[in-house]
Order: sequence, then C-alpha cells, then structure tokens
Amino acid sequence: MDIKIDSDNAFDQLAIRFSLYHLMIMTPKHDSRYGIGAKGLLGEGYKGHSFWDTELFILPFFTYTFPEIAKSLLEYRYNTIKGARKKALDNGYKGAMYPWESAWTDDGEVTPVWGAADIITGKATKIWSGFIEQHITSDIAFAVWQYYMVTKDEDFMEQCGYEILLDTGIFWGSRLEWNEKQQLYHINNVVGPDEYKEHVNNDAFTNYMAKWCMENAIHYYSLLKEKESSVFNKLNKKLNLDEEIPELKKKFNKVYLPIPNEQSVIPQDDTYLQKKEIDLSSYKNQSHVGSIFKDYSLSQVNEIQVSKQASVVMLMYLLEHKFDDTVKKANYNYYEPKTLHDSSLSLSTHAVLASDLGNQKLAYHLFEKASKIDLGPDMNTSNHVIHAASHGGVRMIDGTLRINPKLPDNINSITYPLIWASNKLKVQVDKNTINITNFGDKPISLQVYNQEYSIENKIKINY
Ligand code: IFM
Repeated sequence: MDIKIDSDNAFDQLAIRFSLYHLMIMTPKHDSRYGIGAKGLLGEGYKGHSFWDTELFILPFFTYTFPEIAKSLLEYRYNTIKGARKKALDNGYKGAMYPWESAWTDDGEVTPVWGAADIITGKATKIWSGFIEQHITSDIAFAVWQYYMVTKDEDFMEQCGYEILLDTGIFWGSRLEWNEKQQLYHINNVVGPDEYKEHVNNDAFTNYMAKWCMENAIHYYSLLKEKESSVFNKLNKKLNLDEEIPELKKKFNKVYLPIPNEQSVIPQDDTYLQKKEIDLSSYKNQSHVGSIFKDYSLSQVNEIQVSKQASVVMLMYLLEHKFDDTVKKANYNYYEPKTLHDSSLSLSTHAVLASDLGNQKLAYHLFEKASKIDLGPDMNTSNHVIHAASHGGVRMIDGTLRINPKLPDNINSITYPLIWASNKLKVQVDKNTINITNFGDKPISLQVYNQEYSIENKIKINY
C-alpha cells in the first residue's frame, strides 16, 4: 500500500505515511458490524459515529488497495439497512434512507439533536443533519457502485450491493416533491454538504447525486431483470421492484437539476446566490476553524454567501464527467473564495480539483494544508483527535480506470500500488513518464490522458 513520494519537501512523504498508518489502524477490518469513526480510533469525538466520510473520502483507498477491507466496510452499511428502512418509514418515505450518523447496526439514526450554544440566544443549537442531511443515502450507493466498478465483485453485489443500489433509488423516488409551477420534481428542505446552509431547497449536490442514484437503480433493475437471475427474483419479492422501479422511471426525467447560470455557476441551492456577500478575509485567514461563529450565529451565517466546505466543488469531483472544464473552473472560482474549509473534508477535494484544472501550485498548497490538519505545528487542530477522512484519497470515471498525473513542481516522482479487477498494478510517475506494471494474469484497459491502453505486463508512456 505504500505510496512513495520523492519530493523537495520531506514532510510530504511523512504526511502520506501518517495517513496510511491511521487508515490502517482505525479501520475495523475484522468485523463488518463496525464502521469507521469520524475521528478514527484515537478518541471519542463524534462519539465514534460513522458519516459519509467513510464512503466518499476513506473507502476509495481501501477499494483500490485492500478490496476485502472495502467490502467489509460496505457490508457494515448492508448490516445497517434495517435502520435505514426504519428511518425512511418513520419519515413517510419508502426504501432505505441511511442515517446521517451511524453506530451499532440496528440503531438507525444516532445524530445528536442538540449542539453548541448559539452566541445570540445562548440556547443550544439544533443539529438538523440527523433530520435533513440526506445526501448520505446517495453517497453510500455511490461507494457501492465504485467498489463494484473497480473490483467487479459480483458475489458482493448479489449478497448486498444490488439491494443497496435498488433500495436507495426507491427512497429518492419517494422523497421527491412535485412542483406544480415548474412541472418538475424538487427536493426541498435539506442540508447539503455545506452545513452552513440549513433548510434549503434543491441543494445541487443532493439533487444531482439523488438523480444519479435513481438512474443507477433503474439501470441495475433492467440488467438484473433481463438476466432473469435468481437475485432478481429474490429482490423483486423483497423490494417490490416490478412496481417501484417503473414508478421511479416515470418520475426520473422530471427531477429538477440546478444548471449553470450565465457565468457558468451552478447555484448551490435555490437561494444561495441571492444571499448577501460580506468580507470574509479574516475568516479565510483564521488560525482556528469556526472563527465566523465568534461574530455570527448559525442562523445569521445561513443568510450569508459563505460555505463551510466543498459542496458544488465536491459534486464536480464526484461526477466529474458530467461537467466541462469551463463549468468546473467557474464554480471553483466562485465558491472557493466563499469557503472557509471549516471541515477537514474540504481541502483535499479542493486540492484534487485545483490539480484537475491545471493549477498545480494551488493544488500543492492545499495538499500541504490538508496534510497539516493533524500533523502540523498547531496542536489544537487535533484536540478532538484526528480527522479520519482527510487521510483518504485515487480515480475511476464511469467504470473506466483513468490515470492523469500532474505532478506539482516540488514533487519529482510518485510510486503507488493499485488493485483493478483483482490485478495488482504498480504505477510510477515522474516528470515525463508514467510506468505501469500489471502483476495480474489478465490484461487491463485504462485511459491515460484521453488515450486508451491495454496493459498485459508493463507499459511506459511519455507525457
Ligand atoms: O461528515 C462531516 C461533515 O461533512 C462536516 N462535519 C463533520 C462531519 C464528520 O467528520
């Protein structure tokens, strides 16, 4: 699993190994009744609960290097599906609505209801995430699909994966709200990944990911039905697929997605772009996260164009093939200056997108900042123990392995292992060449800088 970095700054290698070490020690590999706590193994921050941090930020590392561990983590989500169904039912929906925070397998939703005191009223602030931060349901489906695309593990899909993909799609179908005026389905009253905006309608990340989740459910329903497999019959009986999925299909084309405006900016939600703008410089230069709450309460922050963490930018990273570079750049440039990176999940996503957009200097700067969250000179950043998710990190685009390295100036080479469909690979990247060795017994296909390659043993590509 070692990622070797030859960098002018020796700290980079240390930081990567620090992350690898924590990823390995904090993950319960032995028992799929446990997930990863958002603060790792070292302490009790977030009560050891599992969030979307696992599926979108940590799991890719395991999917590409230790697929059996990734499988165990996904089985944990399968083991909690009962609680997800209960949550859906309690809220008047169908299917599986995953808890925002998850603990023991049949606990269901465990997000605390009350948090820190509001600086204006002195009263405890309600934590809405457990009620309305719902994108986790699509995030889990996305991770299942990503694991399947990378590993081709049909066995897991038959035991657990298809059921998660189908039942999460069914949830979203029942969650949609018809908007008579627009003649479209909306998703109202949610918290998206940007937790500084509560009770918003049509959060871009939530809507796009929900639509992706529905599309995936429809796709796998058709595929399984066509094969007339025993899995189909079992799931059809359990989830009433022949009724639910045609219903979902009818709604699918009418799901509203916020589209880029004239400046190519996708509105983060129905009201974000109309909110007031303030000078954020002191908060952008803060030494400790959350400094905005010394001046504003959460409900005041709700009315300002300021974001806690990557939200539209996170969407551009996950569904990157759906947006062109103009849109990616416009959104990055619009939202990053308004983002305080008050969540440790934010810097790594921005670093990857900055690199995609060709700004290697910025990408390296953000990578450095991200790697100092738990390992930097400011000891207070880890008061509540490490930030598990900022130690995750590699890409598969729509089922295809893609390697598009862009080394920042101070990094001379990177070497890392990967497992693709049970084939072990070694990737070595330096300033001008990429060497890929396939130790497996099957040739693998992949894309490097938009060129298709098939690798049986070894390939050297000059770039
Ligand atoms: O899941 C995250 C969330 O995105 C931001 N607040 C902290 C959670 C746990 O890390």
